[in-house]
Amino acid sequence: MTRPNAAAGPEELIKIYRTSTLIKQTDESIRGLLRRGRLQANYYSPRGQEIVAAAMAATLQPDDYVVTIYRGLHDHLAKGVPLKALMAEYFGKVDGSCKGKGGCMHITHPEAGVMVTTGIVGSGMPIANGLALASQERKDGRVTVTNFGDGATNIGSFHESMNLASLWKLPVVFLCQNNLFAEHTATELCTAGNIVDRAKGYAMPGILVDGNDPEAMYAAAREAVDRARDGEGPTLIEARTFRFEGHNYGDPSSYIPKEMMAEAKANDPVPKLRALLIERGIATEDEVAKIDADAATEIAEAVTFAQESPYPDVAENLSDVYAHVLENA
Ligand SMILES: Cc1ncc(C[n+]2csc(CCOP(=O)(O)OP(=O)(O)O)c2C)c(N)n1
Repeated sequence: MTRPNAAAGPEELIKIYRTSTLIKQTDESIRGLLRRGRLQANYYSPRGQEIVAAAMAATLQPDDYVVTIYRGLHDHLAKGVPLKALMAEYFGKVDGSCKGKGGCMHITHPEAGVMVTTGIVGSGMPIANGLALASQERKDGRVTVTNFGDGATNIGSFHESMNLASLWKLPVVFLCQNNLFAEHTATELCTAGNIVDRAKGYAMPGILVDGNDPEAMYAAAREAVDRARDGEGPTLIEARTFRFEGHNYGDPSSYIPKEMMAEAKANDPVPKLRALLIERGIATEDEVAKIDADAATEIAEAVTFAQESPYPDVAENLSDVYAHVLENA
């Protein structure tokens, strides 16, 4: 079945701008806190990749599931993890999404549908299949999106998961956020052929998309999500994007050619979308300025909340270690 390509309308584009602005500013705030020694954390900036997450989330229902990786701030915020719970988790405080015990690499917030954030490359995909299988069995209509980088497509679990998801027609979307580097290695030096072509080997559609183009990214996401929800099985999306920062905070990214970085920053997708909204008359300068200002206020409040939240009690070290055994299970 081919379905009409549901295009992003003005409402969706504003939503994508609001989400990507919140992500961009939160990332800048976190890096500022780290720089000033106000926060100690391992941090993996998604700066530059905002549109991928914001456009994908604009096609999802609140109860759909998302699985992501350590570079996940954009995916967490886009899916609706409350900023206060996210920030408190970064600070290791009791009001964090995992009571301060997960840290920023392991954000989990089931109420927002963020089921797991993993630091082990490629480990999220089999988990996503499990979530999707549960949805299929329960017929709850949920879709699971699993986010991963280009480097993860060379891990065995990527291939195993794609195979099983296709065979069982699981309602899952494999979203490869190809930022052109896996840690310090250019994708072209460690990946044979095009990532999107790997979909063919597992009999599923593959969509190659400019992940920094909100309209193209929305259309690709819409197609894959609708397909999964309609019971037609998984899709692999390869969203080409770029990260403006090093692999993790503190990495000077000297392995990225200066011209490449300069070109990417000149095409920063968030201000580009801002300009597009004004150019097309979708929003006025005042309206986008209000979106920017609202994000700044929300972030300042979340940072204060996180700083004032207490550290977890020592006894917390022993709680949430094992799952509760269900009576009569
Ligand atoms: C199984 C495994 N091998 C190696 C690592 C070390 N490692 C951490 S991040 C990373 C690069 C992953 O790159 P990619 O999947 O492209 O994601 P990106 O960081 O670019 O978003 C590696 C090799 C790991 N965490 N897990």
